[in-house]
Amino acid sequence: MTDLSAVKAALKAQEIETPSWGYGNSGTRFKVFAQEGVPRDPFEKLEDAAQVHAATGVAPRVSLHIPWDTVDDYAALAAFAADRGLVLGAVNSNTFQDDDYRLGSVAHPDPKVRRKAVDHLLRCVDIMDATGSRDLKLWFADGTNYPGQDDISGRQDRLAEALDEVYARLGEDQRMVLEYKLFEPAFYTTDVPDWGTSYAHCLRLGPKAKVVVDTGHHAPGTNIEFIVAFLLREDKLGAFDFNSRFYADDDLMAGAADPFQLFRILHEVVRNGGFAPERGVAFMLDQCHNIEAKIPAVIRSVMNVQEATAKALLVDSAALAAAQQAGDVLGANAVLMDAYNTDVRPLLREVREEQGLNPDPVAGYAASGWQQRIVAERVGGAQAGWGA
Ligand code: LRH
Ligand code: MN
Repeated sequence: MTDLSAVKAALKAQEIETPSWGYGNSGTRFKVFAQEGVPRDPFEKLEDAAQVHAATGVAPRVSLHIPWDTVDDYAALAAFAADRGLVLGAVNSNTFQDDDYRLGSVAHPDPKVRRKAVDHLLRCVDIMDATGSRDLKLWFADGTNYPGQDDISGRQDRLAEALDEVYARLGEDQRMVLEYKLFEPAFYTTDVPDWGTSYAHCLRLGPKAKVVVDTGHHAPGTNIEFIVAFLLREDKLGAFDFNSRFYADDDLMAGAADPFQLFRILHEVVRNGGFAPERGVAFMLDQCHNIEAKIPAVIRSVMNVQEATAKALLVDSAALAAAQQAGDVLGANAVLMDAYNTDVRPLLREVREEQGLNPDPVAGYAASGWQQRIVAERVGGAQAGWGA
C-alpha cells in the first residue's frame, strides 16, 4: 500500500515554476486580446506570480524571458521577488524577434548575425549571475522554410560552435537547458527539432547541458513519456515546459487538453526518480492565456500538475512491478489506471489545509480581491506582452 504521508510530503515539497510571460498579453498571429489589469513591467509580473504561490503553496519560482523582462537592476528584481516569497528561475534567451534573425540566429549563414546572437546568450548568463538563476534556457526558432534554402549540416556546425562558446561561459553551478521543437516558425527544417538532436548536442557539450521537454513541441501521437523515461535514465532531462495542446504548439493550460498524458509523463518521473532534488529537474509551465483570465489560469494549471503528480505518486509500484514481471498485461495496466482514476482532489484539499491554505486555490484567489485591485490600479502605461 502506498505511504500516504510520503505522498503528502512530496506534494508539499513540489516546486512548479511559472512563466513571467504567462501573466502578460499573448495571442496568435490573428489577434492579441489585451486584458484589464495586465502587468506593465517585470515587477508587476512578479506580484501576480506571488498570488499564484500564495494560493497554491507550490509555485515559488518564476522564469524570466529576455528582453521581455529587461530591467536596469536584476539584483533588485531578485530582491523584489524574495520579498514576495519568490525565487527567479530559468533565464530564457530570445533570438527570434529581431529583424536580423530572419534566416536564423546562431545558425545564420552570416557570422556577424551569429556573433550578435551569441552575445545575447552571453548577456543572459550575465543576468543569471545577477539573479542567482541556475538555468539558461535556450530555444532557437532557427530553421528553414524551403528545401535547399540552407545546408542542414552547416547549420548544425554553426549551432554547435555557438553552444560551445556559451557552455564555456557557464559558472560552476550554472547549466544550459536546450529546448527542441518540431516546427514553427520554421516550416521545413528546424535546427533543434526533436529530443534526439537536443540530446546529441547536450551529450557532446557536457554535464551542464540538459534537454528541455516542452509538451507542446512534438509531432501528434508522439509518446512523450518514453522520451522522459529515456532522458531520465541517461540523467539528461533538465526541465519541462508544461502546457497542453489539441493540434500544434497551442500553449494551452497544462493538463487541460490531455490530463491522461500529463499523468503518464509524471508516472515516468516518479518511476525514474525525477522528483529527487539532486536530479535537478525543473518543472516549469510555458503557456499563453490568450482569452482566459491569466492568474486564475496559472493557478488552475498548477493544480492540474499537482493532481497528475498525486495520481502518479499513488501508483502501487510494487503491484505494478509484480504484474509486469509476470507478463500480466491487463493486470499491470489496471494498476496504473487505478491510480489515474483515483480522485485526488480530497487529498490535495487536505494537503493545502495542512499548509494553511484555502483548500480551493481558485476560490482563495477570488477571495483575495487581487484581481479587482489590479484592474483598478493598473491603468495607463504599456501592458506587457511578447512585443512581437
Ligand atoms: C517556444 C517556447 C519557448 C519560449 C517560448 C515562450 O515555442 O516554447 O520555450 O521561449 O515558447
Ligand atoms: Mn517552451
